Amino acid sequence: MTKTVRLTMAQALTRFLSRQMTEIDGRNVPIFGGVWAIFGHGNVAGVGEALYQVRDELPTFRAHNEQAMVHAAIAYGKANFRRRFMAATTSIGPGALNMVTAAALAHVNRLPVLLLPGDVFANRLPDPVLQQAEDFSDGTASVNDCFRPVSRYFDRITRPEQIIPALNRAMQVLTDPAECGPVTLSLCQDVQAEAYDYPESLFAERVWTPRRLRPDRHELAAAVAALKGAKKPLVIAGGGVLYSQASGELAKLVQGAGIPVCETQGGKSSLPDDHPLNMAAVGVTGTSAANRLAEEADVVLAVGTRLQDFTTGSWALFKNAGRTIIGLNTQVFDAGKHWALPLVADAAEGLAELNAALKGWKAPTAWTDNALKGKTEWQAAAAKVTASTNAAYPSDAQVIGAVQRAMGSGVTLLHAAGGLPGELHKLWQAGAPGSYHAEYGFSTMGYEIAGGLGVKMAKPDQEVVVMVGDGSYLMLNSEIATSVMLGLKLTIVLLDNRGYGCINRLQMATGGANFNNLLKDARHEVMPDVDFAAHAASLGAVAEKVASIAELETALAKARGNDKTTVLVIDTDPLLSTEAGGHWWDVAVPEVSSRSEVNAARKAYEDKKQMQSIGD
Ligand SMILES: Cc1ncc(C[n+]2csc(CCOP(=O)(O)OP(=O)(O)O)c2C)c(N)n1
Ligand SMILES: [Mg+2]
Repeated sequence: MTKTVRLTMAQALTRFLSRQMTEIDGRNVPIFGGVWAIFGHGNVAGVGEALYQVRDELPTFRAHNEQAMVHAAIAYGKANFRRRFMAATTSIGPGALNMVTAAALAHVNRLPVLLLPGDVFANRLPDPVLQQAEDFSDGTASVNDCFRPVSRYFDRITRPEQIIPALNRAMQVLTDPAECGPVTLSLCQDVQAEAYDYPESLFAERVWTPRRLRPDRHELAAAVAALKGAKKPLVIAGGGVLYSQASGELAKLVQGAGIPVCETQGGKSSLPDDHPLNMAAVGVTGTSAANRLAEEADVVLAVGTRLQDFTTGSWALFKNAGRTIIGLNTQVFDAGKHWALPLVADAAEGLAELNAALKGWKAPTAWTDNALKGKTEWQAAAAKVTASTNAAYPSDAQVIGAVQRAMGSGVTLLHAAGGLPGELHKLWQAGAPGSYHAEYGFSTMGYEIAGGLGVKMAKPDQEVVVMVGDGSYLMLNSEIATSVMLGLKLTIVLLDNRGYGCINRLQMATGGANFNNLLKDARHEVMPDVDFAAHAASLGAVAEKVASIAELETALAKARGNDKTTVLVIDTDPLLSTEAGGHWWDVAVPEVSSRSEVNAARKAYEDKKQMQSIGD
């Protein structure tokens, strides 16, 4: 007879989560780093009571905003290279839906997070309950159906025993390198509290080991043949290199064969910035060194990348007509994009087998030497734009220079939206794998501070530096208070250019009038003058407004000694961005307009569109 234990569905869920383990550095540790929770009537009695039961093995953390707490959870998963992750639980209705944007963020970035929104009563007796949306034509619909397109696995638990197969599937998805993404288990309020005789075996400790797929023999042979025929090979390192912890294998392959490497936003820090073969950022926000090679490359080995438009310059970057792309990826969907030669495998395994098969083969030395020369030229251009200045309104690049000089490459640097991603991708000199944390798959304003908190939870001994614009800060800053409450220190550098600077620049570049982006160009009765330092201080942070780049460097050096979250505010120029490097990006310009500037921009746009490859 199966031995059973009588628990509520919610108690079974939390007990199960607390027993899932993984092995890190030879030691078994819980795979869930904890559960973020904001309670309401939809989860306080059921999941809330159940979390209390396991609070010693599976800690619960309280946040101020559901979207933000999922940002923290996702950042934790990313900082752990997807080896450990977190869960998040909410009430029904608005609390649940506040997580949808974050679910999409995890979906786009292929990051693991377990979402546990409360849902309406399965028995429907009290309908409509507070916060229930009523569908006139579908009795099974609830607002939580919004999670379906942004979850890799979605389930609604309407009977207590359904949680058993749902948890099995949830763990498969969270731990699978190819399927990895958000899992949503929508927990009907009444069912959370219903008891069932669960098999005791459900709660046995399980150790999850990351799956490392080896390449298929035929795909490997085709990839090796393509590389051996290459005169101008190039590696693009994406986030998959980091998640697979494949930096060592990547370095071995490219050093052996003399292949230059460039990095996507997600893949930056796959090799340290000062590795001679690392041409750094590629694509729309790329370095001149990387982009020049990408334009000419005949064989592009794309490792662990989704090949999003910023990487491919909207598919206009690779200009060598005969080029071949090899897609080394755990996910078939990515491996074969744009008719790439697929090499479906874990990055580390795939790189190791390519290296073994290529043994002795070398790229033409002229190609490698040309790459090294390009890197030196780029470094000189980058040094110029990041150098110190006395300007009252410095550029983002000059602020980046100050942060780099004061903090070095040993910190973990985090950013997500605005003008900073482009500047940091080009200019930040990353150190160890994972030390550059960009959320540029979904580029969600408001990820930054909460994301920093998640990184700090994953790496408590690291200095975590968050760079954020005034727009992103105003959108979502509440978890500064949580970081203070939890004693998890962040150093936050806030660049105040008084508006949505990067979108204003994009507006001008597409022929638009200055309209509704910078605060001065938005409809107003009173020109806002936000005191960010006072705001951050009110949330419990150490905060200071600095008047110059030199003051910023001094304040950053001082911040290193603080044990409390520190916010440093600096005014910047909204009109400046780094001209060097970069590539065209497809942003559709109106075909007709009464503005001559738009018509001119459209003409230029149509010319650029000619470079775009269609489906090859
Ligand atoms: C949630 C969300 N809304 C809108 C956007 C579109 N968007 C991208 S950057 C940006 C402006 C960001 O302003 P700020 O943080 O001040 O950075 P800046 O552009 O000034 O450098 C906007 C509105 C987005 N990425 N995310
Ligand atoms: Mg701004």
